[in-house]
Amino acid sequence: KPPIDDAHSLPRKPRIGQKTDHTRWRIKDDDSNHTWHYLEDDEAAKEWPQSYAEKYFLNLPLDLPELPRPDNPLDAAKNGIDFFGKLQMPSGHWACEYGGPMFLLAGIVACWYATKTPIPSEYATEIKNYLTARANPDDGGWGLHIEGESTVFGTSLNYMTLRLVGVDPEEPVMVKARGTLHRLGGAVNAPHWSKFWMAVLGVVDWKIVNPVPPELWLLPDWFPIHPWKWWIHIRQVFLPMGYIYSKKWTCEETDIIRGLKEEMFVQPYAEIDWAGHRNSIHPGDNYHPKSFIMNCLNWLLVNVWNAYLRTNYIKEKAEAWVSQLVDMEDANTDFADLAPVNAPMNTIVCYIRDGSESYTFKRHIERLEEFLWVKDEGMLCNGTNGVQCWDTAFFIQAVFEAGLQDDERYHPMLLKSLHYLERQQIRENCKDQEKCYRQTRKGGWPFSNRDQGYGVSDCISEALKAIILLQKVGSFPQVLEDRRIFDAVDTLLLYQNDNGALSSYEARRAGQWMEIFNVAEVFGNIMVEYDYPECTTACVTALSLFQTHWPDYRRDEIKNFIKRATNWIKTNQRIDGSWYGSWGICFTYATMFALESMASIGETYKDSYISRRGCEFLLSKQREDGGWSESYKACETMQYHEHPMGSLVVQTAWALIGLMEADYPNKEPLRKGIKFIMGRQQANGEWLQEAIEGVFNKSCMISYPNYKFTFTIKALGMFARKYPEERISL
Ligand code: LAN
Repeated sequence: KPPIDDAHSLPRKPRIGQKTDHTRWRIKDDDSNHTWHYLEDDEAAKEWPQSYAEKYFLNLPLDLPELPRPDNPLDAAKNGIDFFGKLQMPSGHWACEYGGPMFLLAGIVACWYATKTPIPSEYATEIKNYLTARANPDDGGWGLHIEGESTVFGTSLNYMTLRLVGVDPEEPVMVKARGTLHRLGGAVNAPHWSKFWMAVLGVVDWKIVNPVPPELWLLPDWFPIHPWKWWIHIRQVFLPMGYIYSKKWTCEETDIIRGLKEEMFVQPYAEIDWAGHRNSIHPGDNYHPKSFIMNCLNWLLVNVWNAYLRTNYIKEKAEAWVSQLVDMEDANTDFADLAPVNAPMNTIVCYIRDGSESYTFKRHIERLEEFLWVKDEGMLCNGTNGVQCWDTAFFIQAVFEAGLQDDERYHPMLLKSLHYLERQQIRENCKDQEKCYRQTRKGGWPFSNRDQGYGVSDCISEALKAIILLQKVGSFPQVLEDRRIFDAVDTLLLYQNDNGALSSYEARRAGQWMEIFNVAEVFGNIMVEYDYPECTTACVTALSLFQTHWPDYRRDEIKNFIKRATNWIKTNQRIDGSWYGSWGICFTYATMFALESMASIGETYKDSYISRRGCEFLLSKQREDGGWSESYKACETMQYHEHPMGSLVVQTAWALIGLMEADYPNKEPLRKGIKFIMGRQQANGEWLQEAIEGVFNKSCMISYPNYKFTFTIKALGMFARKYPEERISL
């Protein structure tokens, strides 16, 4: 029987073992809502054998035979497809770990703890294993993301997480992490979001948390800083945060929380001047220092507004409206929510408001499971509820690039993925979309799956391309009638900004000046939507492909859209010929997309100055061994940086795709790059994980493990189609 923690009637402290039996973990794939399950029972485990995908994610032996050694790129691509095809999930998509950020798991665990949700022992064990494996080897702390240096943000949140799942404060991992936390000045130096979670748990006083006034939502819509104009991720986080802040809600105190109060600070707890530390932050955490105006505003909010002016009437009105907007977000996503930051916060709102027995709270708790992922290192929290539509669309396109779509071997796999994407198209707009400030979404595709239900400009584009290829170029049945393709196009056309560029979830609603009100400290460029070359180019290539098959549908609008978008892409090129990427690392990623979009309007190396400069940029970064090697440092510094690991397969594939899209005429550099990719392929067709591939908000890295399959296969396939006779022996 698990021990009972004093202040709670529920069994709180899970047993923590050394490790769980990895052969007992399974993923339930409920049309791509995935949850991991630990099968204690031998019979159950036998009846539900582990799939290749599960074994692969857990790094268990797959016992696959060696494939015939390829002597040309097409055979290498086929070996890659054979391997990756085995990882297709039952519902037809590809899944994977989507880790990297080190501030997400804490929100989920804090939410479980604050709401007295029991934490299963196997979760506790694997969370401990993951965080132990990912503690920085030199100082035992954690950073903003897995490759980052220790910060107060990462260290305070993950220290707390370990304690909440039941790890003893005297364990070596805790002692070392605590040393680092103290060296960085203790938890008073944490950034806003960490202070928020500590306040919810009662580890700090709410006075240390900078204001999150829900009253902002009562401002009239025309008001320049009204939150409806913010980037969706910020507005959906500040929404529930505002509710909880307004209530100053704190969970029941327990021994563990009393312990944290002793352990996380360098000062004696009773002497801490909470209000005085509202703006304390360690320099290493302060990526975006708060503006002077924001600091003044915070001062006024605390000392004037909250102290004298905020009446109960306003408070209640603001809470009621925010609570309604939280409900609308929950209804629009069936409680899946946008991402793992707002999901645990919405859960707490429902817990405070509706109680522990309510449907809203219980449904949230169920859906939080979908953010968790298990791998050989342990249990982590993914950046979203998955990568389903995005990676599936890229893989389909890669098979087409290789011209292998009609190969019988791949037909069932592709058909399944077509049906999958068909089911994931968003079919309805949000109810009362204007009221909850949502953009039209009907016909779009999300990054993850339909339940999450947020269309993204480039996710719509990539899925649309994959479907057009399957239905129009390949010999697959038409499962989406034309009307549904038109719905996607109609929605996509609404995303363009006034300057021709495209953003991510919505068209831009306010200017960059809104960063004056960025209070998160750890991220840059989060307050509004920006123009992204990747998103812009994806829409251009999708609409170009669409027009070749339906030349008459909204012809002039689409032509105009493409013209304005490509003009913007041209102006966004940097002096060295590159484009700066915001979602992948970094110049190589964006330059690949940009060259592809230039090619889609007929501008390639031989006749376009833009395309030629892009190619020259890429060529200037090719290394001796034929590969490319850009590091995440490039995203932070906005300068090209090489990765200390040397050439990397994903970077190499991106650069080669860019060059081949631009129809770069000289075979040799391409051949060298292809040889490098083939040289890194394993005998069973796979490639091994190398450096992290993705990024967001300039400072936070995130893994895209499937890129090492989708883009390598695409590059090999493109080369094979360009030079069908070419042999490359290793
Ligand atoms: C993602 C993942 C996918 C990504 C692409 C489709 C690749 C991109 O081209 C557009 C933006 C998008 C959809 C995107 C936006 C921000 C996300 C959702 C993430 C990087 C994954 C995690 C991140 C989210 C913001 C994490 C939570 C953190 C907060 C600051 C709220």
